[in-house]
Amino acid sequence: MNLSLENRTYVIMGVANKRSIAWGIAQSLSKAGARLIFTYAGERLEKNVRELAETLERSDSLVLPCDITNDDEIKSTFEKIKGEVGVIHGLAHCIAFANTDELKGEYLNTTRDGFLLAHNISSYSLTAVAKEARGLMIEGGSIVTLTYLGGERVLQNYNVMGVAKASLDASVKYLASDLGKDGIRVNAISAGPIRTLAAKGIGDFNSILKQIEEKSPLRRTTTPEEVGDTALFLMSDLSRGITGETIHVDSGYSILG
Ligand code: KAL
Repeated sequence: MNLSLENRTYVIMGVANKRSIAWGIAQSLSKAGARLIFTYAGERLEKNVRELAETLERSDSLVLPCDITNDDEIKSTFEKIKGEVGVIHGLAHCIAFANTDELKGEYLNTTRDGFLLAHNISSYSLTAVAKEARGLMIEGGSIVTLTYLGGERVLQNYNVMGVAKASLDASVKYLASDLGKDGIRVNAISAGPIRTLAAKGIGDFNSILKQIEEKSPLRRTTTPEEVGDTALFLMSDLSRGITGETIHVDSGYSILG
């Protein structure tokens, strides 16, 4: 048993640019020899993802559109993947969204539409893609999603996204229970705050990062590479006994009261 992902194929959903956690995961899996298939949401991001994929050692990456709010599109994306590679060995789900104006002030003001939107994109999408990916993981597999501490406890401004992450965390457990008999593991990585495109425009992000630097056991913020290497472990056979779990990759911040 080792960390090698030679002769294996993984789907990475949610690369936006080179700062994306999904890109950190892609690089770690690629270095371990994996073949990668990227999906992106919206034409705006296609060029970024294609350019990044071209920088990888292997030149056989695929880049496909997939709007995870559309069941037909998810189905056809996985049909395309099946046609191209036949079998996949894992999937990284790195997708979340909530309306910016609901990521400040009181959670109480969340609208029904904003609540449903955040849950649809950030939580249900994992279940929707797991359902289609299952049929391609005929040799067993590993599904990894990204969560955040704000789903476990109240963090200022995280609001509806925290409620959506709590839903995602519960989904990880129920999916792990369903898919275990097929040799498919489902786990989450709870990453510390990282300056990504999704985090851009969030007020006070600097002071959040500063607090992590000052207070976390490791006295530094989390990098996409650290998350990527934990994803590599979760995708590899070294983690074969782990499912339904959340691993915090956050410099130890979550142990603090
Ligand atoms: C407590 C923290 C402070 C910030 C509060 C909320 C952060 C929510 C994350 C969520 C994914 C952000 C958005 O959905 C932003 C969106 O409204 C606008 N941005 C975009 O549309 C960009 C262009 C695209 C790329 O973004 C998305 N999401 O598609 C949480 C911090 C400390 C940690 C973070 C950032 C956690 C997390 O969940 O990302």
